[in-house]
Parts: sequence; C-alpha cells; structure tokens
Amino acid sequence: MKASAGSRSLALETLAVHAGQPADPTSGAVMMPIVLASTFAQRSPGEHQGFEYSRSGNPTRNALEACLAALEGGKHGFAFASGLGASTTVLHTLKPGDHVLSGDDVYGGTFRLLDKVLAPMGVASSFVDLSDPQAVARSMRPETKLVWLETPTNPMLKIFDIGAIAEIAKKRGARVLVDNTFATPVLQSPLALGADIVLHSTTKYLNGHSDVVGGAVVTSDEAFAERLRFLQNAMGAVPSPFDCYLVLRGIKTLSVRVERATASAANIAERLRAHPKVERVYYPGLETHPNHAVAKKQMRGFGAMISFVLRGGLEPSRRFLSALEIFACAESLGGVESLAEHPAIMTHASVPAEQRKTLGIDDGLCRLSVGVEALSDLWADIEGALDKA
Ligand code: P1T
Repeated sequence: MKASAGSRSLALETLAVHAGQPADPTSGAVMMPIVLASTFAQRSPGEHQGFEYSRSGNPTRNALEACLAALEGGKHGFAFASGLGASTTVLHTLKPGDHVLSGDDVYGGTFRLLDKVLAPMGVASSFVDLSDPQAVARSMRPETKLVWLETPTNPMLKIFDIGAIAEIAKKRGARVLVDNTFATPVLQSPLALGADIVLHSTTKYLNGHSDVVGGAVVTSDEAFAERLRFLQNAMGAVPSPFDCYLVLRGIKTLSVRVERATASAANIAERLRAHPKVERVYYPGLETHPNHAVAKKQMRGFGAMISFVLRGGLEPSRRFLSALEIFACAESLGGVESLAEHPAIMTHASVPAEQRKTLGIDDGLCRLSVGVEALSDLWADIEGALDKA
C-alpha cells in the first residue's frame, strides 16, 4: 500500500491487510520482513535509527503493533508473548491497595492471575455479574482503579453493555478494559463504545491458525500507554519477531475467517437448540439469549463460540467430546479448525468448583469454537457425536 492511501479512512478489511506494513523501502518486498536481530548498530552511543534492542522495540513487532492499533481504532498498540503476558503487564500498572472489579465470567487463567498472583501482591479483585450495568455502581470501591470484562464472556457467552459500564466507571475514575478476544475487532469495537483499553489473546482469532501464543493491548489513553510502554520493556513479556510476523499474516484474513465461522456458528446454535439431547444453548445470536438486545446493539455479528449443556452431565459430555472426528477435543479457540472442549475439566479448572456452579459451568457444559470448514461436515460431525453421547 502506498503511504498516500493513509490519508483516507480505510475499512477494517483493508486495514487488516495493509496497516503498519508499507512495502519495504530497501527492496520493495510487499510482505513485512521478519527482523530477527536482537540488537541494532548505533552510529555513536545513543545515535540510532529508532531501534536499540529487540525487547524495547523491533521493526516486525512495530508493524504488528501499528496494525493492531488500526484494527481497534486506538492510538497505541502493544504486542505481548501471550494473552496472559498482556494481562500481567496491564495489571502491573496498578499498585498494592488498588482494586479490580472483574466480570464474574472470565477465562480461567485470567481468574487465576487475579486471584492467585495479584491478590497476594495486594491488588484485590471482586468478580461480579455485570449483565446489569448498575452492578458496577454497586460494586465499585473508592480504590477501584480498573473494571475488567470479557464480552462475550468465556465460557458462558454472557454479554455486558460496554457503553453503559464505561459511563458508570468513568464517573468514578476507573479505567475500563475489555478483553475482545471472543468478538475480535471485526465484530466489536470497545474503544468506540467507551472502553479505555482493549486486550486480546492473539493466540485466538487474530492469528487464527493455532500456531502462535500471543497477546495484545490497544489504547488511546496517553498516560496509560506511556506506563504500559515502560512496563512492556521493563517486564519483558514480548513476542518473538517470527510470532509477530505470523500474527500479521493471520490478521490479513481475519474478516473472511470471522464472517465464515460466525455464519456457521449461528446455524449450528439453532440446530443444537432443537436437538433433544441438548438441554440449553448459550449463544448471543439466539433471540432467547438474555442479553441478545445488547449484543445486537454493540456487535456487528455474534461470533463463532457456542456453549451448550448436554442432558445427563459428565458422562454424555465425555462421550460427545470423544466421538467428534472433525472438531478436535482441545483447549483454545479462534483457529481455522474447529475445536470442542469441556470447560469444567479443561479451560476453567482453575475456577473454584463453587464459583463454577454459580456461573453455570457444570459437568454437562461443552464449548465449541466453530472453524471455517464446510458447515455440512461440521454439523454431521456434531450430530454423529450427539448420537453417541
Ligand atoms: O492463552 P493466552 O494467549 O495467554 O490468552 C489468555 C486468554 C485471555 N483472554 C481470553 C478471553 C482467553 O480465552 C484466553 C485464553 N483462553 C483459552 C486458552 C481458552 O481455551 O479459553
């Protein structure tokens, strides 16, 4: 893409292919080079060309960070070695005595980080159902500095009203972070809705091919960005240039992958709902979803994650997950290949049993990440496995 195109406002599909990646000025290469160098020569001490040492900054990572910022409509993008590396670094902007108000349903590893790592360091968290935005007002404390939420949530696919929550939190002086991993910037723009910080596990849809573990943060908040830039270098949870390249490459097809997978998921959710062995389906696109109206308002599509409860609990779920042939029984999500898992045993085992029960993460709950394979094959696989459940 020529630099002159930068003056027009470009659609997400175009930004995904081009943002942060002008043709290489030395060779004309249209793909971002992978700059593996750990260090950069300086003409004299302190006189460099923008790069000193690859933990502090790297050209391939810079390209990814610019692309991520463009996709989320933010000023500053930061890439990390994992989603949890991104979360850890963000949480280190807080200090002992500060409080995090978190949504009640978050990735098990995020819960573990807040509960088992940050709490002993003096940063307390509470976990609250934010389906009613007024719960934010009720649960905030004078020392609440950060409101942390996923929407759709992992794994219950709850939907929280980003705009309403941000309005309440901001009046009380707290920043709002939205983990946009499930929705992706294709379907939801948290910064435009009022959030201050967007976080991603790029391991998922952004990379999209299940061959990278990575994380990202985007913000337009200058003070937060400055602190995060310091911590990214000072704490060092940075991704390799090769992984940055792979995520950049994955992002180029993000919109086509997400659109295809979302269309298939909507169809599968409807069919699951009608299946006699299925007790309940959690999918924000279903009109029966309690927050369908909010999802419709703040999302451009309902995503490709579905959770559902099989009648009979653990044993039918085990049989179902073992009988699938195209869906792999595996943790993670957002790749081109379809995955299925059992949250209580797999991704959310670190959430205490009591809390899992309150949330509805019971023994019959299965979670699907619908990929881009043919819908007919995916449904045949699910139907066959349900027969064996
Ligand atoms: O795995 P990692 O890249 O560190 O990202 C952590 C993470 C953060 N946020 C959300 C919403 C996530 O779903 C995850 C990781 N989740 C899984 C591995 C999973 O199967 O749910």
